[in-house]
Amino acid sequence: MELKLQLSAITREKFGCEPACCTDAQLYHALLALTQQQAAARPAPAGERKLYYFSAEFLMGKLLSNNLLALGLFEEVRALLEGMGRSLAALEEYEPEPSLGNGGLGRLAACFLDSIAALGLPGDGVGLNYHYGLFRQKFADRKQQEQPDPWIEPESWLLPAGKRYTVPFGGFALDAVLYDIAVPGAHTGIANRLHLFDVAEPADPPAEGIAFDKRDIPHCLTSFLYPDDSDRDGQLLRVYQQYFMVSAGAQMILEELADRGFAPDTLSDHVAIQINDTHPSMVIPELIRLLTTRGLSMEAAVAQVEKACAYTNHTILAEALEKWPVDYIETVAPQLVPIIRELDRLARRRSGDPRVAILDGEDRVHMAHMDIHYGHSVNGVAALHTEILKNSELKPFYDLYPEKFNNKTNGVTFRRWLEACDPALARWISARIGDGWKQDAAELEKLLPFAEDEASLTALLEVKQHNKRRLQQLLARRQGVEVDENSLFDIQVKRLHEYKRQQMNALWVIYKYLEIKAGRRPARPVTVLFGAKAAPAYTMAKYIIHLILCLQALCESDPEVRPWLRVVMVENYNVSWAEALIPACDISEQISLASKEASGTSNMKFMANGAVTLGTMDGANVEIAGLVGPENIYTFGASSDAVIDLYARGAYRSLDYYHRPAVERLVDFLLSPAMLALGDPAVLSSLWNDMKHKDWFMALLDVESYIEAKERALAGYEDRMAWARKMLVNIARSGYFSSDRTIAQYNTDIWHLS
Ligand code: 26V
Repeated sequence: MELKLQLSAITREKFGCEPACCTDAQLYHALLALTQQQAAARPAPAGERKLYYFSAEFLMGKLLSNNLLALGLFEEVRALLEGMGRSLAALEEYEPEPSLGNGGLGRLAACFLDSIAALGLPGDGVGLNYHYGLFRQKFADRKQQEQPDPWIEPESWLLPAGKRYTVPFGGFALDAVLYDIAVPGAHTGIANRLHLFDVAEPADPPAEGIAFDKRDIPHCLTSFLYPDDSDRDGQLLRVYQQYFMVSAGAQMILEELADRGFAPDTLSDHVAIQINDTHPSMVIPELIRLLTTRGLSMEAAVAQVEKACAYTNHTILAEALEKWPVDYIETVAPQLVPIIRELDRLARRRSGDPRVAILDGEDRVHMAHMDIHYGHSVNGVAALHTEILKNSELKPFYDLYPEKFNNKTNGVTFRRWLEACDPALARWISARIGDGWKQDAAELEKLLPFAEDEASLTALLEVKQHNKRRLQQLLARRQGVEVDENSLFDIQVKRLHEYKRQQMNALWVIYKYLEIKAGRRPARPVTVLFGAKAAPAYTMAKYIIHLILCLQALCESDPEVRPWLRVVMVENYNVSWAEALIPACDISEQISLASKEASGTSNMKFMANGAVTLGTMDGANVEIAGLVGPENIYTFGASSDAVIDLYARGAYRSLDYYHRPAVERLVDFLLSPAMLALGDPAVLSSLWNDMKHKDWFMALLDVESYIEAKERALAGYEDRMAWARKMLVNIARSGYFSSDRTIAQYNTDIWHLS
């Protein structure tokens, strides 16, 4: 049936009227129903082996445009709506955005599902159906407040799958009810699924804030992603969540295996499991347990699981490497304890090195160690990160199992992160090299000859200007702030973490503020945009948000500074904000302390949208620099080798750097009368004190070279044609960072799905 007729059949049935008479909200729901029907009609891809991608986070973003694109309906729907004087963007305002993720790790999982389906591979996601997400961020008194972020509505992408599994906890059992979100593949005609498990009787949202009864497992298990784990109850709840996810997921896998007509002892011939960081690691002992109850010997079960499972490491930060006390597992899933002890015993037979044991001297389970021994692949997420894993963080494991280690540099889906979020740029590209890049992002290289074409460069600058205007309007509408579309847009959006060094960017703002006050104005106004959530219990991160919001107020209230320097922190940064910010960006801030950012993925999105990177040689920035060449990126700062050496020798003294005159005045500005008038003195003094005496992530080490590099970037921006050429080279070379390439490599090297 013609699309138009389908839509009107739906609106007549649902609302008793033709599409033209529907409200935007009604039209949104009609398109949701239409898209869902089409996705449901698609078959799952065929294949001998099926992938299950286990992840605590899936940061899917809004799905209407994305799914219309995947179903090949985007253009038709856009034209249909335009004919009615309506827009897809206006309709999408009615779509709630699930906040089922924290940052890059969760968004990567979403990009991967998109690419797995687009490559026609059989692969489903497995996770949890958190009702109130991570949290919704609000600013009050220039501080972050957390609120529940409900997103589940009576009609949504989430559909009951009609399946449930019983998860056996210590002392009680809980049903895991399955919900599915369809994942249609672009250009393929198939659809995979994201499986989200839920409790049967979920709790209502907390009356105020995000605090709730952490002991009420049966109702609150799926309330929030990463509930506060500063006490034992919170930590236990995390383990309950993890076991619930993997036990239900493992039962589902074995059921599907049986439905396909295969015996349990052939698991690894038919199933591949990717463990996304360590949150799903208990899938290993759980599957071993379930296989032994189905008749396999321990030895056979271990062999099957080891051949099926593979582990991805996403960080070298010690505090993020999970180690759970055996006592917690004894409480949550006592049936796993003998299995984990046996796995530890077998691991000790493989190596006598205590550093690679699963259980340590304090009877804690090192989740990553279990993954490495009992998975067949360990991968890092960018070339530098994988080298650091092999040569330092996981060296004893690399010595033991060199064949297991491999790199899979992250990628992002260009369908969402270019085609859908930057239609003006997509048109500019297609007008020059055709549409082939939409199926194969490597074809973007065909843009390179246009680097010498002035008309194309001018048109590219116009695309950027258009996107800046779009963002300007959104900021006015959503946040009531006015920004100057002719200013340079400098953007840092990512989780708030000291290693990512938003505080160093704040020091630059102070530098520029003082310059302007001293009469040295920049060549053109600069707008510094931030977006970041701080983990609720991460005090220093919250302090840095306070610093940024104070600087925002400071610049705003000073008539001498305001025309030249604005700071804007967007409230509740999420995927939708990213889709508006990234296309509008001139300078992409990727300024982590070298060695600490495993990869980064916004760096790739910015690059593809024609922003120029200002960054350290960290994570995938190293690969970006290699692809675009030194004239098309601004790099600065200590190398990862130098940083690793400083940590190893315990040789960094922030005070030495603080005492440099150019640095001291920036840090001391935190306690200036102007700042103390705006901010909380206790918070500002804590920050000042930390920077001066601790500065664990070495912002003061790099701040001078950062300021110097940023000045070079600002000067470079003034040669508009030369800058447009840099933009073009960045876009043309970004194809390597398509998640289609990443997934093809996972498939060839790890999954072998077809
Ligand atoms: C650890 C923990 C520990 C307890 C509190 C909650 C929590 C949440 C997440 C994690 C794991 C963090 C790992 C992570 O997000 N890594 C990011 O992964 C991206 C995708 O590979 C990568 O681009 C980023 O550089 C990396 O920071």
